[in-house]
Amino acid sequence: MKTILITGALGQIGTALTTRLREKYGVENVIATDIQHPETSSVVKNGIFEYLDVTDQLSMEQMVEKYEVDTMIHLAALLSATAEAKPQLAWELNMGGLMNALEVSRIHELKFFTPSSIGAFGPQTPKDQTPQLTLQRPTTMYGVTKVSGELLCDYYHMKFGVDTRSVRFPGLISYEALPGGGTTDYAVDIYYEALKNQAYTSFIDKGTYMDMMYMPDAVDAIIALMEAPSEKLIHRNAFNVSAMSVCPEDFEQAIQAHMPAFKLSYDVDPIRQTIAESWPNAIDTTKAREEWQFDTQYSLDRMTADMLEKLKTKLLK
Ligand code: AKB
Repeated sequence: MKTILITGALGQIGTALTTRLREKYGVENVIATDIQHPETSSVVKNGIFEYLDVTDQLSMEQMVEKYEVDTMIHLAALLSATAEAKPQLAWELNMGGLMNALEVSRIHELKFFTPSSIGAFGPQTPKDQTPQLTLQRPTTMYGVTKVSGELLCDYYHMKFGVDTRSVRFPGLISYEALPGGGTTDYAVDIYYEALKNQAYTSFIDKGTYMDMMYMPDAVDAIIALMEAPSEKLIHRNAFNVSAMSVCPEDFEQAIQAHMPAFKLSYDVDPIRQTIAESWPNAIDTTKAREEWQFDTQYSLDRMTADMLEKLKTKLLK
């Protein structure tokens, strides 16, 4: 990776990833793009930033030519709950944007990364130790676009030789940018509300297990996968990755270890609860560990200590 173009750079992953890639590969070698451009964002202030609508293939191609890009990290997409509220828009953005990004990568011979998700699984998928290769019949529009995206990336790799790579991300927890529109967002909100109000009302029900990961581990995973030798990758689109399988009560206990007065209550959102119940409890990450040495640093307790410390500083500013 020498010159990297990131789409959706102001999103939850993009904000953390842009900062790390600028540190690692040089500020002048990371082109952050998004459809928004808030002047206050560190992504906009601290390096190259361009407006880019991913449904506009010509502009995307011009951007790649202008900066002589060799790697595309395509993040722009709607998350699960928003996609369920706006399914037509989700198809247009998630699939239209991906198709444009793959076409530009084919024409300009770019290395390519886009995230898939645990949302690519469905209610018939084995719930525990969910294998890398298994039944995927998701019942959400988000899942439909993620499975289609995995297949499309495999197709571009097999048919045109595009070096496509991807992971199935679980819920990602971070303090930089808010996720917005996801089913696993409760796992981020809970830390903000713990610090602001010492209490949180969860829209996901007690005992609902989902995979999660702390953002520094997610960013490490993207870099490790992108730097792995191509011939070592048997699965590509997309690898199961996760750091923990957790439910709301697990977060409650982890936060109470730092803030004994913290209280968790429930007001379950039926739409997001149904989505959560259609996803696995815990996926098997063996193939990622074997093929490109995927690993994580953060357990729930270590993540909680770091989240509370970093968020406290952020909220005081
Ligand atoms: C969501 O909840 O939609 C995302 C995801 C797991 O892909 N965080």
